[in-house]
Amino acid sequence: MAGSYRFSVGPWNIHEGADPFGPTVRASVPFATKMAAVRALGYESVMLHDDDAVPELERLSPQQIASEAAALKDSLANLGLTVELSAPRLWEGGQWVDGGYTANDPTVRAAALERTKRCIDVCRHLGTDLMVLWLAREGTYVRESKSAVRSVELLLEAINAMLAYDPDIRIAIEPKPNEPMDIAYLPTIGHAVAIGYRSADPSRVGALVESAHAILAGLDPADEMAFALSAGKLWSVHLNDQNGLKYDQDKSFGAANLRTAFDQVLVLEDAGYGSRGEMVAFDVKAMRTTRPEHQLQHLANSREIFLALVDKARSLDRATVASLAAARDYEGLDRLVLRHLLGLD
Ligand code: GLO
Ligand code: MG
Repeated sequence: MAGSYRFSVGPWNIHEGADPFGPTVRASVPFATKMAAVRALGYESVMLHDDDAVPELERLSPQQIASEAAALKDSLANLGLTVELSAPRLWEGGQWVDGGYTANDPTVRAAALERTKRCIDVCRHLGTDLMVLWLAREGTYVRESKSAVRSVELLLEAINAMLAYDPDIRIAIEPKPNEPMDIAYLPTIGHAVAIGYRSADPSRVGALVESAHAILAGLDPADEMAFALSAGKLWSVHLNDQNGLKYDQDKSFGAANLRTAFDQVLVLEDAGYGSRGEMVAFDVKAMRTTRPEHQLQHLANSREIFLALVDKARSLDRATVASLAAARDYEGLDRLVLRHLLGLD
């Protein structure tokens, strides 16, 4: 009996529509309103940046962080929400322009590690042992500006320091090949899994695959997921879609390529993803043209399409798939999958 899925989303997935060429076009939705709204849409869990959970945490004492995070955990629990993970937001503040863990300035590197320790504290107070590292600015605009070998060593040292700081914390690395940087140091899931194996405790370093990031790397998201799954390292996913090699679009799941979305669901379903507590998270954004009254539609759509594709995965005629594959009739297999997705069988 295949398992049922549990869904997660972040507050940044309800946003004001600013892009590099224009300001906000929708009013900010208060945090508490966002939380209630995602619960009403059937989401059971949320992803929070450290400062989503505890604003201005760098100015607070560990005790203040503990009490704010504990209060938030309680208010989310009252809504019926748990926290899937937290992530240190090491890209927004001006101090992180050159990255955090790989910044050329050693005082910035030290500050990045301190900030990450506070994020680990936030995770623990929110009741999760999972921290995500999206290494946004750990890369370069000018390749000669940093030593790439040294940067990988610095990332490894930082990960080891995190593992040493909390003996229970698990780290999921979310790779992305570019944006905001020209070139990132950990661009694919292979890089994430490899550095995890080199860490002081490989059992506590895994990965998160975002569909759009895989596509931006020219890779197939389902195969990126499969690579992590085969190593027991797929600890979360950021499902979304991406129309080719453009800016990071964070389109609704399945919006650009339904077949690619189906293949992601198929690989998750066949691997029993979710049965070990993993969440299905969507990292999706409403289009800038979206009117305020429709600004949750992408969250509803992504979940609905995911569940429809789970039905498609479960109802796929596996015996015919196997016999077409055995006969090397891949044209026939292609037709079978397309007809199935179109509801023609
Ligand atoms: C951006 C990333 C970003 C992260 C989030 C969690 O491209 O996908 O949305 O997933 O900040 O760290
Ligand atoms: Mg993401």
